[in-house]
Amino acid sequence: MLIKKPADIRPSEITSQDNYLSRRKFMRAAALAGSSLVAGEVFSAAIPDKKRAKLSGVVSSEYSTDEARNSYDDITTYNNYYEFGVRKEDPYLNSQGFNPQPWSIEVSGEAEITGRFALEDFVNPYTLEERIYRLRCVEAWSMVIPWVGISLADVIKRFKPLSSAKYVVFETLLDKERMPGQRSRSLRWPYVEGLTIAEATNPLPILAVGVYGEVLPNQNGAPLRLIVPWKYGFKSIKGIVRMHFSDSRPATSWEIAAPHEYGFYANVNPEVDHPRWSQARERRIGSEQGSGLQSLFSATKQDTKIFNGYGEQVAHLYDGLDLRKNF
Ligand SMILES: Nc1nc2c(c(=O)[nH]1)N[C@H]1C(S)=C(S)[C@@H](COP(=O)(O)O)O[C@H]1N2
Ligand SMILES: [Mo]
Repeated sequence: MLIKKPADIRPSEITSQDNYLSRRKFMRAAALAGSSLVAGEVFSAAIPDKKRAKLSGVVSSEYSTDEARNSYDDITTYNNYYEFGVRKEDPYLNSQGFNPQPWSIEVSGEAEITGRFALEDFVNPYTLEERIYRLRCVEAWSMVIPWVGISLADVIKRFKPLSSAKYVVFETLLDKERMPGQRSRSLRWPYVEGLTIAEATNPLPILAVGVYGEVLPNQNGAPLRLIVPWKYGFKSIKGIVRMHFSDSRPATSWEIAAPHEYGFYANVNPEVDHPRWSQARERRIGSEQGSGLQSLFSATKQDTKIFNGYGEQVAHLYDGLDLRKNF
C-alpha cells in the first residue's frame, strides 16, 4: 500500500492537500510507532509530495559537522545549476515547473550488474542518512548543508564493478525542453562528472535525495545528485540519470570548458589558486548578513582548508600525487 511508483499514483492523490497532510501525519505516526518500515519505503511514499515533503527514517551520521548550518533559504535560492540558467537565482526561479518524476537511472559499463532502475528501486535498498557537510564552490564561497542521502560506496558495491572499472562517471538529464539552460552553449551537454573508484568508494560521498530532512528541491538537483564534500562544488553533479563504470578517465564538463581552470581532481586546496583568483579564503554565505558594508571587507572571509577540512578521511587517496599538477 505504501510502496508506490509514480505511475501507480492517481493525480488526485498527488495534488490533494488533505492527502498530503494525512500522508505526512501517517509517516510521522509510523516512525513514532517504531514500525518495521525501512527508510526507503517511506522515501518512495514521500516522493510525490514534491513541495517540501518530509523524509522519514533518516538516521544521523558520524561524518556530520556541528558547524552552524546555512538557512533553507540560502541553500535553495543561491545555486549553481546551469541547466536552469547561469545567475545564482536562476535555478530557483526557473526550475519550479520541472517534474523530476518518474525518474530512472541507467547503470552501465564495467560491472556485473547493469540496467535501468526506477529511482525508487535504486534508492530503497539503503538507509537514508543525514550528512551535514561543508560545500566549497570553486568560486570561493561556501555553505554548510544538511543533506539527506545514501552512501555512494554502498551503491557501488551493489552493482559489483569489475577490476577493469577504474572510474565512475555520472551524467545529468539531457532535455532542452525541461532544462532550458541547455539551449545555451554555456557548457557541453549533458553535464558529465566522474570520480576514481577509490574516491567513489570512500565513505564520504553520498547520492543526495534531500536537504533539511525534506525531499530535494529541483534547484538543488532533484531527484538525485552527487555530493563529494572535499572537492569543489562542480564535482557534485545534479539531476543524475546515468552511472557508468569506465576503464578510462572521462572528459568532464568543466574540464572541457576550461581545462586550465577546472581539473579532473578539483580537490579543495588553498595553496593552488584558480588562474583568475586566490583559493586561500572563502566567503561563507549568510555570514555577511546584518551589515552590507561589512561584506565589502575581507574580514568576513574565512580560511579555506585543504580537502575542505576532510583531509583525515581522504588525504591518503592522493599519496604520491602532485596536487599542483593534478589540480
Ligand atoms: N548538472 C549540474 N550539476 C551541478 C552544477 C550544474 O551547473 N549542473 N553546478 C555545480 C556547482 S558549480 C556547484 S557549486 C554545486 C551547487 O550545488 P547547490 O546549488 O545545491 O548548492 O552544484 C554542482 N552541480
Ligand atoms: Mo561551484
